[in-house]
Amino acid sequence: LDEKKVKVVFVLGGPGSGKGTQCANIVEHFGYTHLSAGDLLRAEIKSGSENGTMIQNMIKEGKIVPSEVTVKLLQRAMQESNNDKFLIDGFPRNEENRAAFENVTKIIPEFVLFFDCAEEEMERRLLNRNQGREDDNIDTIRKRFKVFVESSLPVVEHYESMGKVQKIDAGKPREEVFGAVKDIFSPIDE
Ligand code: UP5
Ligand code: MG
Repeated sequence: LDEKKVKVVFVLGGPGSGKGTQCANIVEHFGYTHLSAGDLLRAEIKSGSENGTMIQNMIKEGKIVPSEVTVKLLQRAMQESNNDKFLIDGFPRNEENRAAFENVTKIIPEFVLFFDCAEEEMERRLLNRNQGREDDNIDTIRKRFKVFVESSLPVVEHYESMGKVQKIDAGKPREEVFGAVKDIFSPIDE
């Protein structure tokens, strides 16, 4: 993986803010490869890996899986892809994740796309999703919100202080949110 050629955009935002939904739109219009850290972890559980039970328990509690697991999965997915433009969705979730990714991969993100959404709206979306996710119940959702505020928002603030955050009002309807996303990606689409 040539860290000088690889372009990474971190896509961050609370649980249910619409990261996955908008990443699918970005892939379609701008040719990025979408890597959802949560999806990679859920696939790891399904594959019956030795870490599967640990990962499952952490997701059920809304806790953040240690970076050595997540960074390895992300690195492998990047290496296996033929692309050099990646949306990394839902990662880094805390300072430990952030530091480990930079140290291991030497990749510095181009910018951070931050989906800003009210908790009441995110809660409504998650309770309506009905895709059988083990963490889409009110108890786990509350834990996810708490971890997001305490551990993940500081990562956004870190990048904010470097002038690297593109903030989107994610409480609007899908099409409007994508309109704002397009305004960010269109100028850098070479
Ligand atoms: N929806 C989307 N946009 C909408 C809009 N504008 N208006 C109305 N509805 C909208 O959307 C959620 C739902 O809302 C969907 O039904 C959608 O149709 C609708 P989605 O696009 O799925 O939102 P997203 O932000 O992706 O929500 P998700 O639940 O995936 O976010 P989380 O950050 O909670 O989940 P993730 O999969 O990233 O992580 C899950 C867990 O894995 C974490 O809690 C943690 O335990 C673990 N994890 C780690 O430990 N480390 C990692 O690095 C990553 C995850
Ligand atoms: Mg998601």
